Amino acid sequence: MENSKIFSVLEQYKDNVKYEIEKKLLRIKSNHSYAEISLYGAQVVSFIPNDQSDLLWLSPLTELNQKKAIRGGIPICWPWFGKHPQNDELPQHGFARISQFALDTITNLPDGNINAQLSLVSTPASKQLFPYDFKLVVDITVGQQLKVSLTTHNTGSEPFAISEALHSYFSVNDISETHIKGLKNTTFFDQLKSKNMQDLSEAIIVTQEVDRIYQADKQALEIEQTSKPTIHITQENCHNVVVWNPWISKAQSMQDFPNNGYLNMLCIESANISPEINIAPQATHQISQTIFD
Ligand code: TA6
Repeated sequence: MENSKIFSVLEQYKDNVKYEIEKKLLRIKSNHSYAEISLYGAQVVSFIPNDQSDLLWLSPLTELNQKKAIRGGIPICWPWFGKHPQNDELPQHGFARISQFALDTITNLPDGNINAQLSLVSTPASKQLFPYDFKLVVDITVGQQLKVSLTTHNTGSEPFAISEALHSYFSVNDISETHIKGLKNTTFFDQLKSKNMQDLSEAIIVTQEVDRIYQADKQALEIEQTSKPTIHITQENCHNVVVWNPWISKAQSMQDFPNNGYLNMLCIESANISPEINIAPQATHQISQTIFD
């Protein structure tokens, strides 16, 4: 989407929405918070409630140059999560997070919230990766809370299946003093041990690499820390929650991730991974994640 179109959408909001061309970054100031959204990947990369620190973690080594997936914020994993089920040559976590989205609308909502709507539609190039007609809409509302909705429209005549995640990176002061609550008595698939397990703990405390896909229709999760307000996470229409921290060696293996970054971040992802989501021709499917402290 050329910059002139983006500026025409922004024209009437020049007071509280700025656009940084080089980084393709929207800077949004609502009455209650500040957020940054990359049009590349339709990815929120910062959410700062007034008088608070950023609730999201963004790697200091990631570059907003549209050359590779941004490490941090809320990457959108779509139309598959993780490795492609049949062809692991295809991009990890799908292609939405490495695609240029169009900015459709910016809207001032009641009580000073601001909504941005971005979209991605199928092209001959996308059909090389995912042979279907679709429109993917990312709806982001910035206010006292941050709400990200992901809507898949099947605009073709063939049914298709997807897996998906709002792969949110949260900022924590110290991972060793961070308790994840809301998943007690929930089964999970441990990606590292490749087996199903049951979580009986009141809270998850990360003391090693953690990569778990919970079977959880839990609507409310909490990231409790001793020295920061609790971060609350709710999700809609997701039957999985992913908890990930790379810990030491995985952190060292990622170019765009600081070696000690694992101490200050935690991924809590609202997802549909297993089972996949089947979407009939002309049907629509939506998930969302809401974050607040
Ligand atoms: O959500 C957890 C996970 O699937 C981990 O296995 C790890 O690969 C992480 O996503 C990050 O993936 P990325 O492709 O962004 O490096």
